Amino acid sequence: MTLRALLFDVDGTLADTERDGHRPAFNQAFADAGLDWQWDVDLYGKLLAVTGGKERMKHYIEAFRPDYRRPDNFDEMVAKLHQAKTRIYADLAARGGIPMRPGVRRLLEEARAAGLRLAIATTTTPENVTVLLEHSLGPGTQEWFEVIAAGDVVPAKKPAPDIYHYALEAMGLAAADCLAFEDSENGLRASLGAGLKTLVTVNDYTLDHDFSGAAAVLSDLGEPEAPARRLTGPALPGPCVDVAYLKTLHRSQ
Ligand code: XBP
Ligand code: MG
Repeated sequence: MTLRALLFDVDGTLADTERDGHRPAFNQAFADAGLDWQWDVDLYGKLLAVTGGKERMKHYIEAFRPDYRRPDNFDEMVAKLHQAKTRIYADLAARGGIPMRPGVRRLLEEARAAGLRLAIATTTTPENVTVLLEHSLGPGTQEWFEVIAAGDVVPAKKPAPDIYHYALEAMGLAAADCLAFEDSENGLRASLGAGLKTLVTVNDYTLDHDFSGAAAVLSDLGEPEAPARRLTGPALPGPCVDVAYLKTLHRSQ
């Protein structure tokens, strides 16, 4: 089976967006609305168990704020807070404040040169993806991805496999033609649920997650002068993940 396409998660995989991007944007939106909800770095790590910003806010109230009395229009209020948070996050990303992770640009360029097709499969809001790509990967780079599957286009977010099914269907490809890139247990459950071989690159929030079933688990994709570390999976050919390595993972059992 030939490797034809790469499907990328965004948050935690393309860039470390959560701790210093989404989290402060949520906190700013809460403060602007006069709410005493504040998510510190540790609490946010716990809240990441639930994907999707609106879903995460509801989970926070349910699990951590038994004192909070929900107004009748709670769903509407959460939706408004989330719109405000998205504006704040997009402003931050538009200032180029969220860099791509090591090796991401290098591997994307190599993959394009090798004729691999590219797509995004994420639970975050679509405008967050396009702003991040335009300002951190570079102008016009959203065109590198033939499908950007994001947010509420599917009813069930990761760990459900729906967003991957959606992206595969839009590309007219089978899971067996592709390799997925994820950083979290919820993301891996989603990609494996769609039948995709998956390369995991970890970050501080996901180091301790259960990555059983991943084709490989690495620190990051690596740069020539900043080698990637392998946690599980086939040995790397050198300091970095390259297309030849992706083909090895795609062939693996
Ligand atoms: C990302 C998410 C998102 C972001 C926030 O998960 O769960 O909810 O944290 O973005 P994954 P929104 O990397 O598995 O896709 O507020 O736009 O949902
Ligand atoms: Mg992720």
